[in-house]
Order: sequence, then structure tokens, then C-alpha cells
Amino acid sequence: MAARTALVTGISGQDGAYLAKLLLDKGYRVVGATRRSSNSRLPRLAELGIEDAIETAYFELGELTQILRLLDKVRPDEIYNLAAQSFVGVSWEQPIYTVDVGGLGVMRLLEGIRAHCPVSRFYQASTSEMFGKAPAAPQDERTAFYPRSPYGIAKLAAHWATVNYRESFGIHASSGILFNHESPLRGTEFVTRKITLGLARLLAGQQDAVELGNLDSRRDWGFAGDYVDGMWRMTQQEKPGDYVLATGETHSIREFIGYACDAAGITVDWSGSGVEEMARDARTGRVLVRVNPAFFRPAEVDLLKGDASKARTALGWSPAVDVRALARMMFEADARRVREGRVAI
Ligand code: NAP
Ligand code: F7E
Repeated sequence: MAARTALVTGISGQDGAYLAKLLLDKGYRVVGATRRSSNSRLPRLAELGIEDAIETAYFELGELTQILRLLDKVRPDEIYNLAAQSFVGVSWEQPIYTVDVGGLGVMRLLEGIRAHCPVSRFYQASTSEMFGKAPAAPQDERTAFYPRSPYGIAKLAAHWATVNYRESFGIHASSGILFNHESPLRGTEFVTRKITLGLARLLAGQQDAVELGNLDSRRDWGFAGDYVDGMWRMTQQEKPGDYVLATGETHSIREFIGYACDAAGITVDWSGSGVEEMARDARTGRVLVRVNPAFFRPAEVDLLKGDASKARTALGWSPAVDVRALARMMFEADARRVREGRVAI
């Protein structure tokens, strides 16, 4: 039997790498859709040893004509749309672009599917950021949405487009409402990786204290490798649907710093409050973390904690890595990269 073909957009990102690995291991032909850039390397795929195992195709979510040609040519069995301007902080600086790509871009893709491959199974990378200022915790598939950023607004439009094309045209389109998931391949601007890489560099004498914004917000952090398995399980269901993927635990940024420091063998001593708050190494007194208001956001998502009961029951999905193990995995990978003098991904 011919291998099934999966088209993965956002192949150069964190989830694209882990999902491509999972699909290759399952025997899929993987076509990775990627933007043209001056650097054609895909370092995350290289780190997982799969750079040469996937086919690549140029892809830009803003360009309808390219999407139509690509879908017509590849006719994939499954499409995983992981592409987006995914950094919440930047979405206030690039609100129109973020909504064009992350919201309208999904309409463009769905129109392409409708025209060229209506039997393809479609996965949309939705997000807990759609809950935003949630009225209650934990959040599940029935919780009301209240996005707090242009990024959240874009993703909410894309979520409803996914639901609508499923209901209007019978497309097998699923929306995975994923809570934060991290890994050693996480972008360095996201808070977990900023902490683990910053700590590794600081301990190697390569930088001063890590400067962060709001330490009080709480996130439900899981491991990206666990979450891509949930994406695949959604497309294997007889019927499409919407599913929350989350660990069910919530931790503050301050707590994550503590877990990363545990992994580094450091006991943290907190002092001060507000913008004066800082974390020191209890043994040496060295400042590890300080607050810089430049990293505060115009509106914050204070508390995310997911209830993945539906995914557990219907998909048989559960996360294997908890936040402490995740912080350790990330710190150790960064400490190794720093030791070996490798450029951070
Ligand atoms: P990521 O590392 O930032 O990767 C985003 C990918 O999208 C990159 O491959 C990027 O390509 C591509 N991209 C950006 N703009 C594009 C455009 N205009 N046209 C085509 N491709 C474009 O994000 P991630 O953490 O892997 O997340 C994957 C998806 O899940 C994203 O849609 C994100 O919003 C969503 N999500 C993530 C989380 C999480 O916690 N990680 C949680 C919920 C949902 P370049 O390399 O060229 O920039
Ligand atoms: O921020 C606070 C910040 O940028 C987490 C994306 O994958 O997950 C991610 O979005 C929290 C926020 O992730 C810094 O204010 C404090 O409260 O790591 P983050 P995010 O905004 O939760 C969701 C589910 C997605 O869908 C997104 O694509 O940490 N924070 N100080 C900071 N955040 C950053 N980035 N940098 C700081 O210095």
C-alpha cells in the first residue's frame, strides 16, 4: 500500500519538527511547507536527524495562489496547519499581519481544501490563548472564549473557520485547543526557553541576569513531543472535532524559574516585589533574574489550566512529561549546547 501523505505547514517551527518525526516514524511521506528565506536550513529538523527525510515545498499563508497550487499538486491525505505568527508579545506590534496570516490564512487553506482535496483531513493549531480572560478554571471545550491579544483574535477566527467548514462542507476539519507546550526546540523568545537558555548562559559567564516581565501569570505547560501525538490522534478519528490538550496543572513563571534552578542545582532566594523583585542564588548571592517592565504586555492572560478529559477519553491521549521534568529536559539541553559552543536554535 502506498504511504499516506501528510502536508505539514510550519515545518521549521518547534511543533513542525516533532510532528514530522512522529509521522515519519509511522511511515508517512511528509511534505514540509516552509517560507522562502535567505537561510534554507531547517535546524530543528536537523537536530532531530530528519532534515533529509522530508520533502519541502514553498508556502506562504498570505498567498492564496500558492496555497491552491500546492494543494492541487500534493493532494495530501492529511494536512496539519501549524504555521502562524505565534508570538503573542509581537502580535501587538504586528496586529494586522498576525490576523491576516493566523486568521485569514486559515480561510485561504480551507478554500484550497474545498476546491482541490475535500477528502483531506485537516488539523488546525488552535490555542488556549482563545480563552484569554477566562471566567473559570480549568478550561475545556465548552469554556467561553475571551481573547486578550491580536494573536488570540486571529486564532479564534481560525478556530471558527475550521468549525464552519466542517459544518458547511463536511470537511474532516479538527481544531486542537492546545495549552502551552515547550521543549528544547522551543523558540528562544518564549518565557520557558528564555529562562533555561538564559540560566545556562549565565552559569557559563556568557550573560548577566535574565530579564523578564510578569512573573505572576500562570500557565499549563506540557512537552511538545506529547502534544504532536494528540494532533495525529485527532486526524485518525472517524469524525472531526475540537479537543483540548493540556496537563491539568498550572504554575507561575516564578515557579518555573524555581524548577529550572533545581535542574541547575541552585537554590533560589527571592526578594523585593513588583519591578524590584529579583531571584538570587542563595549560596553566592548572584542575581539570576530581575524584572524589566519592557516585557510587560498591554493585556495579560493571567491563568491557564486545561481540562483534557475529552481527549483522554475519546483519543486515549495523555501527557507523559510534567513541568519539573520539562524544565530539567530544557535546562540540560541548553547547558549542553552552551558547553559545546553550539549556536542556540
Ligand atoms: P513556531 O515555532 O513559532 O513555528 C511557527 C511556524 O509558522 C514556523 O515554521 C514559521 O516559519 C511558520 N510561519 C510563520 N508565519 C508564516 C507565514 N506567513 N506563512 C507560512 N508559514 C509561516 O510555533 P510552534 O510553537 O511550533 O507552534 C505551532 C503552531 O501551534 C502555531 O500555529 C502556534 O500558534 C500554535 N500553538 C502553539 C502552542 C505552543 O505552546 N507551542 C500552543 C497552542 C498553539 P518561519 O520559521 O519561517 O518563521
Ligand atoms: O509567555 C510571561 C508572559 O511568550 C508566557 C505561544 O506558544 O503559548 C505561547 O504563548 C507568559 C506570559 O507564551 C516574559 O507575559 C514574563 O504571561 O512564553 P510566552 P504565551 O504568551 O503563553 C500559547 C498557548 C500559544 O498559542 C502561543 O503561540 O510568560 N512572561 N516575562 C514572559 N513571556 C515572554 N515571552 N518573555 C518574557 O520575558
